[in-house]
This record gives sequence, C-alpha cells and structure tokens, in this order.
Amino acid sequence: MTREHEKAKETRTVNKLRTPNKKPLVAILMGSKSDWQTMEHAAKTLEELGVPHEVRVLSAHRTPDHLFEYASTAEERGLEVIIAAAGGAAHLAGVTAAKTILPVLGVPMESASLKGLDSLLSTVQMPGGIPVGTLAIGKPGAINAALFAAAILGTKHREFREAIRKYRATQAENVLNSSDLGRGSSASAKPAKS
Ligand code: RP5
Repeated sequence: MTREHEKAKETRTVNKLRTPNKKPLVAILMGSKSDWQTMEHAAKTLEELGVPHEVRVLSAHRTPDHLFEYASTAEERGLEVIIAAAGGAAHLAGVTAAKTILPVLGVPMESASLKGLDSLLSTVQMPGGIPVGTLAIGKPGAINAALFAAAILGTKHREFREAIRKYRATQAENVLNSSDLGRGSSASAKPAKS
C-alpha cells in the first residue's frame, strides 16, 4: 500500500466521523423508500468524500406540497446541490429543478417493467429552460451523481477537489491491483512481454 493510499484511507475514516456534525451541502431526494437500495450508493460515496449531506423521501406526485416547500427553501437552508432519484414517470428531478435555482442532478431508477428506460427518458428529456443534469440508470448513476455533486462543490470548496483526487488515486490503484487475480493459476492475467 502506497503512502498516498494510506493517507486516502485515513481521510475517509476521519471524514466518516466528521460529516454528521456538519451542515448539509448536498441533498439526496428520492421518490420512494424503495429507491434507497440504489441511492445508498450515492450516500456512501458522499461519505467517502467527506461531503455533508441529508437524505429525504419526497415524491412529486405523492407529496407535491412537501416537495415544493423543500425545494423552494433549499437554497436559504444552505444546500448547494440536490440529487433527485425517481423511477417510472420520473418527474421528481424536473419538478425540484423548477422550484430552485440550485443545480439538480437526476438519477433514473431501474424500473421493473422497462428496466429504467422510462425513468431515464422522463428525467433527461427536460424542455429548454429548466435543466436537470442526468446521470446513468441505477447504481452507476447514484455513484456518479455523488461524484458530480462533489465536483460542483469543489469549484468553491477546495477540500472536495482534494477528496476527489484521492478517490481517483485509490480507484486507479484498485484497478491496477486487479491484475493479481490471475496470479497462482495457470492463466496469468499479466500481459505477455513483447
Ligand atoms: C417513483 O415510483 C419512485 O421514485 C420509485 O422509483 C417508483 C416506485 O415507487 P414505489 O411504488 O416502490 O413506492 O415515484
């Protein structure tokens, strides 16, 4: 393990302890608690990066008044980015974006009937005027929404730029370490020398 890797691990541990006491900068909204098994990956990624965040279940069609209140007061409560995840006729991100000028990142949930294509199109196809930055369907989108939120915060808060740098260094190291998988078997995963 390199020194850089060790430092990245230490930072993650400290950040995990520190985050709950800080004022949230990012909100993770989801249309239903059934979305949590996907969106917990966004929360875990924000925790790894040390980004203070809050999680709320609010639906554009089941709790529209609560969503309006939440989104329209988000800026004055100190939030800087909102991640909104929904499935099916997924209008949560679009409605949220309509009620705040904060950047809204949409994560389409993988739906049972159409595998998330419905959620993707409902989230991504915003008419010009109210943008939603839409990520991939499901878990990759949840992780990338957190990383994107941290990158947005990083333009103002230097510590999140550094956290992303360390995250990437660790990620690259994990990929390179995967080459060890073939060690010990007859089929080596190492490239042949030319
Ligand atoms: C959407 O409907 C939610 O975001 C969820 O992805 C989907 C299904 O919700 P449940 O019926 O599981 O509550 O509003």
